[in-house]
Amino acid sequence: MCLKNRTFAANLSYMQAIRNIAIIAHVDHGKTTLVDKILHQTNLFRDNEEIGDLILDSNDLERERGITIFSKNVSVNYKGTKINIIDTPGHSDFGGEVERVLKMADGVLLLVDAFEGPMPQTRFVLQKALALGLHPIVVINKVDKENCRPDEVHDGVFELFFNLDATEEQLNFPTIYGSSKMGWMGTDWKKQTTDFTALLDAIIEHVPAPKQPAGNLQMQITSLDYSSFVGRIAIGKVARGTVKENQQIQLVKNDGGFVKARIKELHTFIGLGRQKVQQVEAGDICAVVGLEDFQIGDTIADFDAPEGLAPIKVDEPTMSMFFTINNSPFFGKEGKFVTSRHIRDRLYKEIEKNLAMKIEETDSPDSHLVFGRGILHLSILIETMRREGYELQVGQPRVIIKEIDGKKHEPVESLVVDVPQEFSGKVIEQVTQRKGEMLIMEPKGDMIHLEFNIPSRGIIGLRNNLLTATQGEAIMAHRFIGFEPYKGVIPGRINGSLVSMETGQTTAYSIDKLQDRGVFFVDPGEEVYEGMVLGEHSRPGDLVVNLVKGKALTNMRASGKDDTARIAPKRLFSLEESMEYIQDDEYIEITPKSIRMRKIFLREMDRKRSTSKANV
Ligand SMILES: Nc1nc2c(ncn2[C@@H]2O[C@H](COP(=O)(O)OP(=O)(O)OP(=O)(O)O)[C@@H](O)[C@H]2O)c(=O)[nH]1
Ligand SMILES: [Mg+2]
Repeated sequence: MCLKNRTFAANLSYMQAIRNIAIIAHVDHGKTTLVDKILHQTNLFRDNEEIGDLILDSNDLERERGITIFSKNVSVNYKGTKINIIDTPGHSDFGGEVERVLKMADGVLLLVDAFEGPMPQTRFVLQKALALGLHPIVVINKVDKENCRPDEVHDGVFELFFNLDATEEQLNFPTIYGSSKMGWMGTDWKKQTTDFTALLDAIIEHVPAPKQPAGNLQMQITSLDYSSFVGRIAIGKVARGTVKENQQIQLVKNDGGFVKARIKELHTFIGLGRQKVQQVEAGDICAVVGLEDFQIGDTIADFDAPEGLAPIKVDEPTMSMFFTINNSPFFGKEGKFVTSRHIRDRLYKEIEKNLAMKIEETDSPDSHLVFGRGILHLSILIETMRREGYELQVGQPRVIIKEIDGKKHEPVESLVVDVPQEFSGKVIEQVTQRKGEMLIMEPKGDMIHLEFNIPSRGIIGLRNNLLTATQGEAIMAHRFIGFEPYKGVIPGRINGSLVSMETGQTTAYSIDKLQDRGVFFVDPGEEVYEGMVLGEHSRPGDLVVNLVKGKALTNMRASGKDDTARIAPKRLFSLEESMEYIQDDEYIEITPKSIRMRKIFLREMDRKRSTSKANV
C-alpha cells in the first residue's frame, strides 16, 4: 500500500496532491459555516481584513434567507495538499444542484446535526453520494448545543448507511465530531480541540486522490458561472488528460453533437478566489473561459478524437407552475422586461444551469409551464427575475400527476416534524387531514419526533398551518420519495376571496365598513384594480367588494383619520406564502415592486361565465 502510494506520488512529482470533497447535509446542519471557518483557519485572510460571517453565501437572496442556493467551489492548502471543497445547498428543493456537483467530488463530508440527527435530505444526498461510489466521512456537527446527543446520532447515521445498502467499505466510515461555529473538530466529542486538524487529516487519509487515467482530454461541465467581462464560464473536474490555455477542443454535447471551440483562459480555485493558470491536469477542478455555446453536462474533449462522458442525470421535477406575461391593468408600470419574448428568453437561460427545472410550451406564446422541485425552487427563480426587472404572472403551483399502469399516481414525500409534546396531537391532526400517514412517533430529547408519508399536495400550505397550530414551535422538513397511487381529495382553503369591484385607490372608510367580511391584504390608499384579490372572505365563496368608495364623505380628512385608527393591519404575504395561498382561478402578479393576487378573469361577468361553462 505504502509502496504503491510512493510510486504514485513519484509519477506525479511535478504536480500537487489533490483531494476533491463535497460537503453535503440536510438544510441548516452547518455546511457553509464549516467551509467558512476552514477558510478562516487556513489563513486565507490577512489579519486586519474585515470579513463578515458566511462569506460563501454571497448571493443577495442567500444572505437574506440564510440558506445556500448555489453550490460553490473553494480550495485550501493543507500540509502540501490542495483540498478542493464544494459547498452545497441543503434544502431539498435544490437537490438537483447537489446531484450534479457531486460529479466533481471523490469524497463527501456528510454533516449531521448532533441534536437533529439524520433528516430527510441527509438520506437523499447520502444515497446519491453512495451510488456514485464516493468515500464518505461523517461529521457530527453542533456538539456545542446543550441538548445534543452525538452518540445516538452516530448510531442513527450508521443505520441510515445500512438501510441505503452501503458497501462494507462505506459502512466503515470515519466519524469526526465538533462544532463548526466554535471552530473545532476532533475524534471524541467530549474532548474539545482548538482547530480543524482532525477533520483535515481525515480528509487526506480517507478521501482518495482523484483518479488520473491515461488518455486524451475529458472534462465534464458540471457548473456554470457568469462574468460581465468574459461571459459564460464552464466549471468542472478534468477527468482525463490535460487542458491547456489556447487549446483547440471539441465540445461533446449532451445530445451527442460536436462543436469546435478554443479554451481562452483557465482558472483554478485558490481559497475563495481563482488563479489564472496555463494548464490543468486530470484530477483538479477548474473554470474555463472562452466557450460560448455549452450546456451543463457537455464534455470538453480532445480536438481530434473527442469522447464524451455520460450525461448528467438529475431526478425529475415534482411540481409545475404556469408562467405568463403580466396582463393586469397595472402592466408595465413597474418592470423593465415585460414581453413574452423577454420572459421566454429568461426562462430558457435558466434551464441551462438549473438542471432540475424544465419548461414546456403551451398553446399560447405568452405562457409557459415551468417544472421544478418544489415551491422554493420555483419561487427563487421568480424572486430573482423580479429583482432583475421582470414583470410576470404565475398560476397556482400543481404537483405532477402521472399515469402508471393505467392508474393515477401522485408525488409522495417523507415528512418529519419535531415538536414539543403538548402540540403533537395538533400536528398529527393537521397532517392526517391532508392524507398524511404516520409512520414513527418517538421522543427526541425534550421533543416528540414524528414521521409521515404524505402527498406533496398536502404539503402545500402546511408549514403555515403547523406553525400557527404549534405557536411557531414545530420544526418540519420534507423530501420527495416517489410516485404512489392518488390518495383522494384533500380539503383546500375553505374561505373565498374578497375581490375588488373597481379600479382606484382604497379608502379607510370603505375598508373599515367591510372589516367584518374578512381580512384585508391592502391598506388604505393603495392602488387596486377590478378583479384584484383584496382579502380573504370570512366564508366560503368569493365576495366582490368595493374598497374604492368613500368619496361621498363630506368631511374626508377627519373621518379618514378615525377610520384608519380602527382598521386592522393588512395581512402580508411573502411570495412563497402567496404561491401556497392562491386558488386555481387566481394568478399572482409579480413586478419588481409588488406582489398582487388577482382573479384570472378580472370581470365578475367573465368569472361567472367561465364557472358556468366549467359546470356544464
Ligand atoms: N450551535 C451551533 N450552531 C451552528 C454550528 N454550525 C452552524 N450553526 C448554525 O446553524 C445555522 C445554519 O448554518 P449554515 O452553515 O448556514 O448551514 P448550512 O448547512 O450551510 O445550510 P444550507 O446551506 O441552507 O443547507 C446558522 O445559524 C449557524 O450559525 C455549530 O457547530 N453549533
Ligand atoms: Mg449553506
